[in-house]
Amino acid sequence: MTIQRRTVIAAIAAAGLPLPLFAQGKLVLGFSQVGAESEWRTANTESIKASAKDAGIELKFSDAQQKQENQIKAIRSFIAQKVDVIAFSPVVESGWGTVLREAKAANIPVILSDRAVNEKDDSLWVSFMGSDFVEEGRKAGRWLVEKSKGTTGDVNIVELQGTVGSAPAIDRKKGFEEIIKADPRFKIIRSQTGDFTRAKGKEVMEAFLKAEGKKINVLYAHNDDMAIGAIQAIEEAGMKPAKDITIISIDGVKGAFEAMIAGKLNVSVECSPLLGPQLMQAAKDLKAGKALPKRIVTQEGIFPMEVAAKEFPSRKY
Ligand code: GZL
Repeated sequence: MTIQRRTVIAAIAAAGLPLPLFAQGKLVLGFSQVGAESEWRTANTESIKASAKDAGIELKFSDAQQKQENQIKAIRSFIAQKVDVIAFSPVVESGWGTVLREAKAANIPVILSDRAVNEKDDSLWVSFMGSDFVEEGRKAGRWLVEKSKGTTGDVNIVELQGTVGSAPAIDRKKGFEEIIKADPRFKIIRSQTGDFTRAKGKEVMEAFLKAEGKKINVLYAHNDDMAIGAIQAIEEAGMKPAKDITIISIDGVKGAFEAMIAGKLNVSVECSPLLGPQLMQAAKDLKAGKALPKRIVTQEGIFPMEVAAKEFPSRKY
């Protein structure tokens, strides 16, 4: 412990005030999680909880059930408890300025995990660690362009977007459109949110099929859970997923590999949820007074169905 900290602790103790949590030795991390909406989120939560345990960090974990007001309440509670570090995965990009300024005023550093916020003042967080969602969208678009080489005629695409206003939904759409706009054959004929869940993905795909039916050539889903829900809808409509309708999704969770091995999903762009170890190391570095990079990007690949069976045994989520 640094001399300054010892001096502060002695002064607080002499004043008969309760010691801050860091003075009791154990690093305390407050984490506000989006919810439990998808396989990806479950794996992300497991990674964070297991890594905190391995690192000897006291984790105060809150599940917001995909509601921003619950995340804001949790962050305020962490501030009141004087945790050492706050981390959270913002369910949507906007509306965080006030509570982040409260954390800053309380001298509690904030790490953004998985998703970013669109606040202009980037002094409100020390680091953002997670995937490049725009690049994930580009990878999906490049795969489709490559697959369409040598074909003619329109490629009619329906899109299942993630949670409205969330960084992955905004950026995955942006990256995909950036690639396909080069060829007017690629047309997004329907686009609607499935909120990253299987149930909503199935419901919206049913509506797409009712409206457009056999006109649909491609489904681009912003996550595997919505794609898996849509696969059920496609089969119930008497069509063959991955054959009658090419299906592209993102995350690379176990359910996606199982669907690819069953020949029902064409490709999944990897988005790793295994952020726990990096997050715990960052919290420890902060407590040790080390500076963190402002942006830590997760390195990821892409898995077409042709490699799914070979890759599946080594998948960690
Ligand atoms: C991406 C993450 C997204 C996943 C979804 O990093 O925020 O949220 O792609 C999850 O499966 O619900």
